[in-house]
Amino acid sequence: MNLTLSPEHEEIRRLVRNFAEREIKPRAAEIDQRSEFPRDLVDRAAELGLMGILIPEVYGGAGLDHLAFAIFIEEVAKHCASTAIILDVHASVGSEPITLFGSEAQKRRWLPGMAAGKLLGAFALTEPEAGSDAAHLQTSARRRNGVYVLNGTKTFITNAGQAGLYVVMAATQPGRGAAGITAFVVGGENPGLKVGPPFAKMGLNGSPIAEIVLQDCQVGEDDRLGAEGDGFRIAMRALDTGRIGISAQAVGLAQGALDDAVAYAKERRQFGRPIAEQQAIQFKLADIQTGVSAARWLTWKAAARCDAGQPFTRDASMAKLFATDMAMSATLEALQVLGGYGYLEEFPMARRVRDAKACQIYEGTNQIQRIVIARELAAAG
Ligand code: COS
Repeated sequence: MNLTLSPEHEEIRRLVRNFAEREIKPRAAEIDQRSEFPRDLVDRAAELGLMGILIPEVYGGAGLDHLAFAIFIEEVAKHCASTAIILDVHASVGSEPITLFGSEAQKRRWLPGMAAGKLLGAFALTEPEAGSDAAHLQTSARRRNGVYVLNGTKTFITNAGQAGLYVVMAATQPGRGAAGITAFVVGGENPGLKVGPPFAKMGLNGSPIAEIVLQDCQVGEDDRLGAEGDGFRIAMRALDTGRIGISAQAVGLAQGALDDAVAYAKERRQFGRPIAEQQAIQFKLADIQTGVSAARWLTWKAAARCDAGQPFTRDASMAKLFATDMAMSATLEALQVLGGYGYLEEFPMARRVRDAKACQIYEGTNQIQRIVIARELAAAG
């Protein structure tokens, strides 16, 4: 068992860490305060070749593996979880379904623009009445004269309004549940696709999340991903990678909080010595460090199993469950280390707490992750 990163993974970590420290960190507070979509950072990520991190080289991507993807998202999330989720959704659920399930023509049509950062990806599964129970979505796709006509409303769509394409799940056979769902690629310019205003939310303010309405939205047969009825499996496979990304985002949030808490604890003196020398604080820092390490290993293990072609659904769910619960408690505890300063918006701790909460909810709530893990246990037994 090799527990060290390869030189290539070390290199990607160095590259992203540099980018994040020099260019993302100084922008993070204003992105949050102004609810600003960080177009400049997306463009820079594209220049660095990061927008196509998982896209094969033949389509203009970097063709790197899921471990590299996890490292990338962690390093970005350390400083700005909004930017991390924008890049994560693009790289995982927004583009990987095309890489994995698209026809040669679809790959050639969409992937080079996505790898170049010209087309941002989004993923549209959730609906107002179908969240955790994704198989019961209501959006319909009816085939008429050689085209599909999509009607329905999708909600909580990350990158809504900024995306150049949406991977949309719709029912070609309504009433058949998972078996009746088909996946489509819908271009952002499609006149049948309307984007609602971004939701005002608790955190992740730089990441626009909104409703999209599909009204007589026409797409060609060549915009269908896979066969009719494959859509649910495509969505679930996309979410397996997506959950590795959310785990990495959570690890980054917690690592960033820990780094700041340690630096503060070494500086801050009370009762005649730095608070880092006082057990009440030491115990908090030790617990956060332990949680971060455990979550990172779970995340990397899920990524490594994916890259080795092994089943990794349960691993991705375990990583997502553990890392995001850990990030919630770690960011709160790190805030406590900073005392009153942690509560001020002037410091990044409060933002991290607000951002961490989303990780326990999206790409499958942590209750859904437990269901996935338990079902696999039962299936194996
Ligand atoms: N990879 C590939 N296929 C998968 C899969 C996976 N990870 N998970 C399930 N499938 C397949 C199953 O094998 C099954 O196929 P067959 O009918 O051919 O056997 C099909 O998909 C239906 O699966 P299942 O019966 O498990 O569906 P359920 O309706 O019971 O739903 C859960 C399963 C709850 C796990 C699913 O609905 C889910 O993940 N919900 C959360 C959705 C989510 O994450 N939303 C967030 C959206 S992005 S913010």
